[in-house]
Amino acid sequence: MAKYSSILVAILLSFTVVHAELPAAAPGIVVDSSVSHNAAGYHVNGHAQKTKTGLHLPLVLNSGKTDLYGKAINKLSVDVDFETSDRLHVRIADTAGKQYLVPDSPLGLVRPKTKKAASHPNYSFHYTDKPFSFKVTRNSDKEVLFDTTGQPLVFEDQYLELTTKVPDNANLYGFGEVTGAYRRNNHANVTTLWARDVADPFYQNQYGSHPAYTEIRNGKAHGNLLLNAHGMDIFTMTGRITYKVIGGVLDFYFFVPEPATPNAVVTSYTDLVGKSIMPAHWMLGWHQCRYGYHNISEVDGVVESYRENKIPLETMWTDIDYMDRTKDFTFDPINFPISKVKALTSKLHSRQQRYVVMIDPAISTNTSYEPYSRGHNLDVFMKLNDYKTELQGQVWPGYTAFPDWWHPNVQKYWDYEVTNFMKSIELDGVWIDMNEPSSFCLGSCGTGKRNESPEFWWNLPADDYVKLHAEWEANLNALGTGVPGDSRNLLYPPYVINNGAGNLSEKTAPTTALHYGKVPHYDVHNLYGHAESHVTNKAIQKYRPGERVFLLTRSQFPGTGKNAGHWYVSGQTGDNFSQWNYLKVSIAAVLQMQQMGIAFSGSDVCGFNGDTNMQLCARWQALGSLYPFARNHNGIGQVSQEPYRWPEVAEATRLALAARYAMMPYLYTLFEEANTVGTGVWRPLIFEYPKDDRFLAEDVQFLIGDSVLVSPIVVENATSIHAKFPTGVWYDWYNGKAVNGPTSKTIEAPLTHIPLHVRGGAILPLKAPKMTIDATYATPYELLVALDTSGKASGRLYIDDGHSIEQQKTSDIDFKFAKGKLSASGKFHYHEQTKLEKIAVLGSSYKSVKVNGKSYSVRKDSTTGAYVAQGFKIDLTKPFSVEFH
Ligand code: MIG
Repeated sequence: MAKYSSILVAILLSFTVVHAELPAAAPGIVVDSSVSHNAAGYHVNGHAQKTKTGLHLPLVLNSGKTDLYGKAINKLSVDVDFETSDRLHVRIADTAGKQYLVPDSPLGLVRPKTKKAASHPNYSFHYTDKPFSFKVTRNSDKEVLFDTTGQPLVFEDQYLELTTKVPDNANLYGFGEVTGAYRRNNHANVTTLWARDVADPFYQNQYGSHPAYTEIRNGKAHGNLLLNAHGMDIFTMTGRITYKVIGGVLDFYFFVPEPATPNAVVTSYTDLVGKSIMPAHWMLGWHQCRYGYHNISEVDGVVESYRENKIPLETMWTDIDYMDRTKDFTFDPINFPISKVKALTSKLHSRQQRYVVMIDPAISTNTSYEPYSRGHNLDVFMKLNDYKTELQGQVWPGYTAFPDWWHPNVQKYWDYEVTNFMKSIELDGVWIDMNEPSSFCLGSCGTGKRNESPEFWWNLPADDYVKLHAEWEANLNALGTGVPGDSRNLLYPPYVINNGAGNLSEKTAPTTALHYGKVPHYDVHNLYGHAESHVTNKAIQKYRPGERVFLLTRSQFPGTGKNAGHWYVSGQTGDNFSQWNYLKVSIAAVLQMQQMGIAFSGSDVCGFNGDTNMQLCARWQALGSLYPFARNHNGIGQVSQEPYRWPEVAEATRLALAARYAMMPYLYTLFEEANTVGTGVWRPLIFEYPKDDRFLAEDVQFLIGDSVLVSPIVVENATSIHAKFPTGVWYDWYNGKAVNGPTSKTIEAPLTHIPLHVRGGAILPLKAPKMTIDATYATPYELLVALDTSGKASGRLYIDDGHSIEQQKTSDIDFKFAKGKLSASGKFHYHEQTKLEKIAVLGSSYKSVKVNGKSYSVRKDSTTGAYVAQGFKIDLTKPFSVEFH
């Protein structure tokens, strides 16, 4: 029990205790909201050269400039590539090519190789020579989207600064991962990006880094990405956005689609960084986890309790608790003996359920621990700045080494460890945590003490910790502030970003540690979790070749969505709190991830830190049942919060999961769209209705796809919500009552009820909800036809085998309803066994329906209010039409 309570204290203290920090470097400032007007800037030196893909501009530093926070770089190259009609690439880089560039490989971040400039771009690029500045405009309306005119350009080895003007009230969305409001307006705010293990503070840097935004201006949208992985502060001040970055190059991508819709910006963005993964059917079922299940019988008991309480459970999880002294790839011989774990997995599989556990990146350096010796022999661990000594940090198992995801042997290493481990218990998926990477000591610690169990710092008396920290700091300083052959001060960079942990090396690997090729951690810190997810994804594919991978990562970067889902979103997920405000911001967090191409995301349902309570958990289960990734997760030492712990919560869960499972074909089709088109599974209302200003700051109500409006309760003791409705007719999912938008209306929402409305004009493909996803998929298809005011509707259904990466045969069916006639056309290649056996229509009354020349009567369902036709079996492997009368 001591172990558990100490970890609980860790979680509570890690963000409240004030402790010694490395001192800020002398000229540093913590938050500088001003632009550097004393910067000299650059001018075009000679002629602009037309290239095959656009334009090349040589720049030279203006005279009269003094270094600000690093060494000014004299010669720059601006390369402007008109990559596609909706994507412009502007790279401002040092001509010498010494600055760090986010690599194409091995991270799966594939930069497109443009061969020829787009012939009909939607945008124009403008520049001035002296001083150099540039603008990006949209051709259709001449709107200036990005404009550095009159703003300083600073390009130093450890400091880049660039400012664009934006309208005073620019509506900005993005700059994740951040906990807070969805709209990231000009609140004199700073977004700091430096991956950090911290329990979801509002508006501070945390696990992931996405230097990208979408702006909505007068109903039109465009987007921007700064593809740079260094630590940075992004200031969103009235009238401008200022980037202050501590390395690399200014690698900007502009997304200017036509029509200029927000969804099209997400498509354009994910065309570059990669589309969200395609989940297997089962991954969309309900997941249960907690930190602090004491033993395998307790885990088994949870599985059984779900069954007894008739609540669907698709996937059971175990946190680090299963490990032998928290070492990866091991099992606690007393509490989680491998034979019993294996027995549980077998039982789960026999019931069409699954099992997922956590693997941390840090590897115990204990001398008898084989995964360490194998890694050591392959030389795959991060090094100190001598490029010889392994970096030794401290994580759960004590002293640890950190795999270097850039090392050429690392894939081989990880493949072996991960696949053997998964095989040993027939594991279905992996959750990777602590990959910012998180470390509990500063720098390298515990030299010569590999088998000892160091105390966690939060358990030490404050005075002892201060002393210990000073020791760590002295040892780190003694190694020097940089790495050989590199003049940068990596330990104390002159410009100090607003890292909530203080010095960049606090609670993570030191910035002077080296990766393969002598790349300092300073340059790749924000890519560590992304890289791990890439390597882990490939390893899992070797375990079950051809099967879609279940992988959740905590830290992420642009493009991680194609490797992994994400459960930690801003303020919502990961280490959120069992508090009402965290329930609320979980929505913004999920929406933010959708926009960044990580559709499979969701937060810890009912809250992680602190005790939840019946009412909060009931509301959270209802909302969380609809998260793209839906999992109840709890911290160690907190009151149990599985939904069956309270009758009301159980009921709220059954009702909301019934809606989710019924909508499974619709949800799966949305995931296919996220995987091909890039659009979010959850969408902010403003993304679908960009001209409706009521939705600019809306981040409680949202849409699932474009057809289901969710109006959740996120306020304590509230039993109704004053909901806004977009234009058109909206039908209550439960009773079919119509609301005519645009309007606002108070919707009653008793404790176990989450308001859902279906858009008039939509056709939703449905199934009958069962206890597992497989059982749900085995039921016949149904269509819910929700008519718009002109009596029309349309919808789409995507079908494949639901688990293979490569699909031989898929179906892509378009449903249309008009004048009483429902028709299905499209591609019908998948040998779908289940039939369409029910059609429900909302918005018009009918008496009968003709299917294949035969008439069936239509009845009004007194609960749902729909006109329901049944009794037939329509084959979904070919086009068909039916007529309602
Ligand atoms: O801080 O593995 O965010 O979900 O339960 C503790 C234990 C480390 C942090 C994750 C949390 C997980 C916990 N981990």
